[in-house]
Amino acid sequence: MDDKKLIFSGIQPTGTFTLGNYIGAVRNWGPLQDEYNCIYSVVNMHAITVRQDPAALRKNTLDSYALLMACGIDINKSILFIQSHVKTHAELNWILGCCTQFGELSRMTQFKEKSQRHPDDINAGLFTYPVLMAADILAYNADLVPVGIDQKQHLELARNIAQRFNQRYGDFFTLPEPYIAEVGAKVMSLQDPTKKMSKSDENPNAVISILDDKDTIIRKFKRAVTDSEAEVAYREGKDGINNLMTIYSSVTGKDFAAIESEFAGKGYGDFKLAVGEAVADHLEPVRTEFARLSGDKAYLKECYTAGAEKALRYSQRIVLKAYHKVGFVDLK
Ligand code: ATP
Ligand code: LTN
Repeated sequence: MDDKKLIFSGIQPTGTFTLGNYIGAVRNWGPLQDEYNCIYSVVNMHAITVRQDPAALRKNTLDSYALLMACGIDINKSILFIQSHVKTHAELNWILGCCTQFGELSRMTQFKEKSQRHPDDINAGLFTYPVLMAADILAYNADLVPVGIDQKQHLELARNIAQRFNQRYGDFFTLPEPYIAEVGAKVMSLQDPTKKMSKSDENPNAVISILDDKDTIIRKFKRAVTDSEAEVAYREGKDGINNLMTIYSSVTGKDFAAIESEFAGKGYGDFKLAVGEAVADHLEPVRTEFARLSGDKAYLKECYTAGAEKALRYSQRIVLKAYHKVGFVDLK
């Protein structure tokens, strides 16, 4: 083992990744591979906390795996696996559930929002979702967790759960820290820039999928909701323009001052077109690589099989020690 810090993150296979998932999370995962030891997962067990069609879930899981590779995760540098293939997550989930309070889970914003959205299926899995997320992270004793800002509350809970375990059974789990991008931690809907861009939005014009073609991307940006002014400037209250500037900045690397001078004297129409083109050009290589990889099912299978073996080997050591600490009888 080297002394590099360990990163863990996961994404749900609930559909094609949005530009929000990409900018807020996934695009940062590739560059971290050189500085850290990285473990990434397609968290399909989390996905069934809302109703899924089994055939679609299977397809989305494999597509998400290929998409992560297309977004720059290199299986020779990182461990990349499918959550349900690695039994330690469910095992640790049980122990951690016994270190989590009902009240803590009741306060989770995502639980409140999702139960409002699915009032006919407020299942126990939806409620204990953050415990499984804590198990994902703690099963590897990860130091850092790169996520969008909406996951910060879940991470704080994971730290509290780890702390409670450590108090009861002696210091064992590393307390994970969130790793949140400065620009783009919350990409907003193109149709209602006060709401986050979400996979589950019913209005397709609100969301850019990272596999949308160039014409579709440009059309959606042209229709993006802005304000009645005409100046491209980052200012309080200009939510639509601020969101477009954030997106443009994160795909071009230009800062807000540079963007303001680039569009000084030009209208929103020119700016929206430029954002659309920059995003489409940025995503083009991802689309091409995804098409290549998703056609090669045998290679994908090889990758996720090897990923699962490595993840199991790594996490089993830690989870067996946790079993011992709580007083379970050792089998060997
Ligand atoms: P859903 O809308 O189905 O709940 P989601 O789009 O939030 O899903 P997740 O799989 O829950 O997707 O999230 C994957 C990662 O993307 C997380 O790290 C999350 O913080 C990040 N993320 C999601 N939406 C955004 C957004 N609009 N801006 C920035 N980051 C985001
Ligand atoms: N809850 C996260 C997905 C997720 C995750 C994780 C992220 C599940 N397990 C572990 C980081 C680390 C989400 O909805 N984005």
